[in-house]
Amino acid sequence: MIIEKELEDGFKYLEIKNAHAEAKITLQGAHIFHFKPIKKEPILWLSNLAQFKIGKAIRGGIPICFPWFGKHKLDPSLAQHGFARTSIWKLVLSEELEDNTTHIILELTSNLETKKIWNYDFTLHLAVTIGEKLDIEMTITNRDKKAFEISTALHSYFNISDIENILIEGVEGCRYFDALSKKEELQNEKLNFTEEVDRVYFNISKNIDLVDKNRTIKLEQEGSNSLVIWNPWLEKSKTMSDMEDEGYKTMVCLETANALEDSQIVGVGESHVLGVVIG
Ligand code: TA6
Repeated sequence: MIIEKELEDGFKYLEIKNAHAEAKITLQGAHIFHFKPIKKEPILWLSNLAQFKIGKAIRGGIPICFPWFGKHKLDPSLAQHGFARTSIWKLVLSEELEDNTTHIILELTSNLETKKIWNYDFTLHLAVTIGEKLDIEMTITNRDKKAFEISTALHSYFNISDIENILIEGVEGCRYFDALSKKEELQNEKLNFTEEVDRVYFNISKNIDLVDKNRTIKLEQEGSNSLVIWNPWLEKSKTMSDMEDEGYKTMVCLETANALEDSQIVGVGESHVLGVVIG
């Protein structure tokens, strides 16, 4: 079942329910803000103070960072993480498949507004399959007459029992850039959390496990060389109006990405695919 819903101020989203799971996706940002397999805890985290407002990014779920991740390289006045997460996307396909999964495709094409910020012609397609697992594939196509450079992320917020209970497996041996100390470091062991973490890991393996007390969430990544790992901890949470002070305890971001040195050049007529299967 796919239902088109609207909040009071005209904020539109899709609610999907099938034999495997339920999910919610907004048209602004193609933002998946809920995914829950049947009889299981939600996999994605959503802030209790998340705001659903036109032009504002939602705190939680899976914001899409495009055409740049983080701050713009040259112009810090431009929106952090680009404009895809606050642009209105178009629903181009929704179908229920024979295996009872639901397939949705959303599209964002360059327009006068996006070209004022980033002067290139492009198409983004976000293909989402909602089943026992959540399968996401973003295809970025260059429709311009010149190549462009992008950095991207599926900035996924995961729902966890407690930040001090979890362990990230699959990052051992990876080099990372620490956005807090601005230094490069080597991750020798599996990652656990005792303080704020904001890092970009490079040459990351395809499979990452988020090991929690009573379950393991698995990420199977495609087209991604970096993984961003973020938890704001207490002090930073206090500075965010859309996050409760203690909100950091039940979330962690593991972001399938091509960030910093992994930025991609997409040639004329070429496509770049970034994807993740979560379950
Ligand atoms: O992905 C980590 C990060 O870039 C952090 O530095 C932190 O600021 C976070 O994203 C959230 O960014 P936002 O613009 O959504 O507040």
